[in-house]
Amino acid sequence: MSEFTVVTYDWVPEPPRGYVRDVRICWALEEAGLPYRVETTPFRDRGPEHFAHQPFGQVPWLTDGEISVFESGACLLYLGEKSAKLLPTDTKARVEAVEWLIAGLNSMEMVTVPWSIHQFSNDRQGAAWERTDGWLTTRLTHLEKVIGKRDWLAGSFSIADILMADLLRLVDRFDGLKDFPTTKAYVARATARPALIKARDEQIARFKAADAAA
Ligand SMILES: N[C@@H](CCC(=O)N[C@@H](CS)C(=O)NCC(=O)O)C(=O)O
Repeated sequence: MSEFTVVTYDWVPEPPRGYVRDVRICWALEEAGLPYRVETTPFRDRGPEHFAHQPFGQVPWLTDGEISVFESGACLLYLGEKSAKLLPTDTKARVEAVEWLIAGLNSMEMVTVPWSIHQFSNDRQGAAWERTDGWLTTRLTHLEKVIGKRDWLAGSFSIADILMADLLRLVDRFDGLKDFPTTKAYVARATARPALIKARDEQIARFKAADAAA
């Protein structure tokens, strides 16, 4: 039996709590019923051991025995190989799930991250904000049509939905889905899943415990 370990920071400031990307990995492990533990690495003092696993000094990474995987998308694909609950075995559905996972990472998150940085910084004026907000609106307008035709991106729930719903729930946090009711309902459907609730609440509890220990 594999011994999965998800590595995240030992502490983060309040604003990103509940949204640090280890949630994606823990959510997938919970969905699949695969046993795992969470370990931490210092947030403030990122040493060579950290960079040996994650070359940008970020989190998360996932280990499975001798194997170490960084990038949340790569971790999800790795886990997809371990469970049909995460990645369908049928070729057509599998390709669709991989397409949507990469669309989430490469076509959506490249917009949602700068948009969220504007939100976190309370910087919602000027040309840069207008451009980023318009860019997100365009992407969401297209996504809204796709999501209107299906419950989950690849037919059944998969790692594509974990990735997409996770990045969209950050947009939803700042009310960025208010003009996109179908997408908003999709995020609500995904985030009502017990596996996400457990992964997110445990992350928040871990960081809170680190406050108390400091
Ligand atoms: N593309 C990476 C992004 C990882 C990432 O941005 N991690 C954040 C936490 S959610 C982080 O480590 N931020 C601190 C930093 O970038 O220094 C992935 O999906 O794993």
